[in-house]
Amino acid sequence: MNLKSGSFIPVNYTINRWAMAVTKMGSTLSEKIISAHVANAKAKFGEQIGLHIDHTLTQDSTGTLAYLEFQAMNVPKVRTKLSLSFVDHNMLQNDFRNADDHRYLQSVAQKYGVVFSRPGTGICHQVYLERFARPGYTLLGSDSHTPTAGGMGMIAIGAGGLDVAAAMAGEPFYLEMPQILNIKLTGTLSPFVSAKDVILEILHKLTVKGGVNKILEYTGPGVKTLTVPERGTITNMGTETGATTSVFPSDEVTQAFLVGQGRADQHVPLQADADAKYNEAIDIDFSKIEPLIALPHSPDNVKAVREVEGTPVDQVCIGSCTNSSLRDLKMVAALLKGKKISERVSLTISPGSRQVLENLAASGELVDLIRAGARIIENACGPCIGIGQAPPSGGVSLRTFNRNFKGRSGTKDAQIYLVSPETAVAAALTGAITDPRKLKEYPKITMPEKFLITDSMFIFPTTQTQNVNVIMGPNIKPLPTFPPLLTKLSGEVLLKVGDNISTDDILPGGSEVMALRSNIPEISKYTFRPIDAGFAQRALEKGGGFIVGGENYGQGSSREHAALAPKFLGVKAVLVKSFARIHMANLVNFGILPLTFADKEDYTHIAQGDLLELATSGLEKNLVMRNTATGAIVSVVLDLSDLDKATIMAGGKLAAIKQKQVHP
Ligand code: MIC
Ligand code: SF4
Repeated sequence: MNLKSGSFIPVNYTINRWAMAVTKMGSTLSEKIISAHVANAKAKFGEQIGLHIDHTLTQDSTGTLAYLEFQAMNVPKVRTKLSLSFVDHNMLQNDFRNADDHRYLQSVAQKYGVVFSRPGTGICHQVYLERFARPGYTLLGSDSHTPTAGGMGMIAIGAGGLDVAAAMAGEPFYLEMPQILNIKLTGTLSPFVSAKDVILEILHKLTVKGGVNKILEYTGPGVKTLTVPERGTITNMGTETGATTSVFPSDEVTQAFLVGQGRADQHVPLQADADAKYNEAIDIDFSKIEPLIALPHSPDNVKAVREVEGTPVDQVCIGSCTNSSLRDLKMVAALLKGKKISERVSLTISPGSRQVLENLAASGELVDLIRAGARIIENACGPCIGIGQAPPSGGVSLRTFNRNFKGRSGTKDAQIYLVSPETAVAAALTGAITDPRKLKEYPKITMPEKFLITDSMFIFPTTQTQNVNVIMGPNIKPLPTFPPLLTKLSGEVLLKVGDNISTDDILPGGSEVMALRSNIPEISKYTFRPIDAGFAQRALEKGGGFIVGGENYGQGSSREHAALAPKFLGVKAVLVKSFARIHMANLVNFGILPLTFADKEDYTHIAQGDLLELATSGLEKNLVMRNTATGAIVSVVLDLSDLDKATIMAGGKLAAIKQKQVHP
């Protein structure tokens, strides 16, 4: 990759710095990797750090904006060691718009030195883990499940497209140094209990906001009992706790996986020091975990499968970046072999990658899946983000996925449950929620020493880029621009919402809306549609205003559209009890003030339709808001770094970059 001297770390920097870091006693693994990548040597909790990024990844539905933003930065080539562009989310190609997005992504990748993973190669996180993840490296991805790569001993973080674009331009990624929560794993998993049950147990303990501003670092003898893809299931769904990322050590299991992937030379052993100090710790004894299930409509609504046994099931979907590895699908094939699924169930299987599919085909296990009645669908996200396979009205769907927010499946009144592949198979066979232990014989899965490897669907960049034309179809619209921040903000409370509002509530997925990801004026019409269909129209008529919300506002996806579309409609500030990390950063990047209540009780004193006024006063930490409807004064907190303040003042990160207030 193209390295601009002085602007980015030289290729060996990471490992050399890491080698220095490991000699120091008392460090966690997270601290070791982070201190090898930060400009300021000692990263202290709560302080802002600038993390040098080795690899970036984007996917199609966040990637179009990320590359439009990168192009606006006027940087001739990416300055990372490796940048990857995946097409895995929206591949239905109902009309020209989807296909045009793919063609834009392919041409822009070629122009700027990005590896392009063609549609059909697989889901970004699964493919990245197989072919590109490296112990000790940092990864920034424009997808919230980027921490999947933590299963390989990396610090892998999800972010908005604009932050990923800046990382591609060689800029550090700025974040508050998280606390490090140690999860000590002991014991061995019982038959029919797998990695998904482990992370469901953790979600049960932590809830969907218990991980915010934390890194979940795994240690203990239980680690060695898990393969890399199983570790990936756990780090993947750490995202649902709100954690910044999750990380496993890199050990002989990691080495075996890398050898199997033909990448033995990329193995580096990495672990925390024995006397490492953590901010918090929890113990998970594998032998005490039983098959678990997340009930509608939240990933932390966890119960034992046996407690909800007998509920009739209409659909079972196996796949997604959480549970689509070769290990998982081999298990599914072994459990289904020689059996037939229930007549009342539609079973879909979406392999995580072309590599997984090819290995299943070569071993004959694909036949076991087909004969049992599975509908094999494309190696992509598919039903996970509502791209096809919506359940029937009021239907019950068991999915091996990571999110079950209301409506995300495409059917508003569907009941979505999250389960392991083992529990999914039990339901597919019986037609009802069933404890998988009733299937009696737990098959032993052996992973190939060498995987069949398919790299033919990657297009690697060449040096001949001067004649590459970036092709933009008519649905790809220019990025909107916004003026600098005003000294006084006033307007109506356009919407008041409760706790745990997800980005799926703010700007839904599904093929209809996701075809508009490169067209902000059009996509903005869908803002808050699942909650309030009249929102977009009202916001425009009122000339913008405020949003008021509860705890963990903006949980879920990294999609920056959930900030950019409200901004386009005139939203000036969002006032809530607390924010999810990525969404708060996206609000800053698009110049929307992220405010929290100084006293959470004040939430009850503001109603939708009230008129609010706020003097922005140099963006100080403690500000006062006036509710002109009631005359009440509400103290609010604006907890921003100096860099964030400069960004907001300028009217957003792109404007700030253009004004050269912030880099690059
Ligand atoms: C998701 O699982 O919600 C997505 C779709 O992968 C998003 C990204 C997007 O909205 O494009 C995510 O998790 O970041
Ligand atoms: Fe794709 Fe679902 Fe994973 Fe998001 S959570 S990356 S939509 S598979």
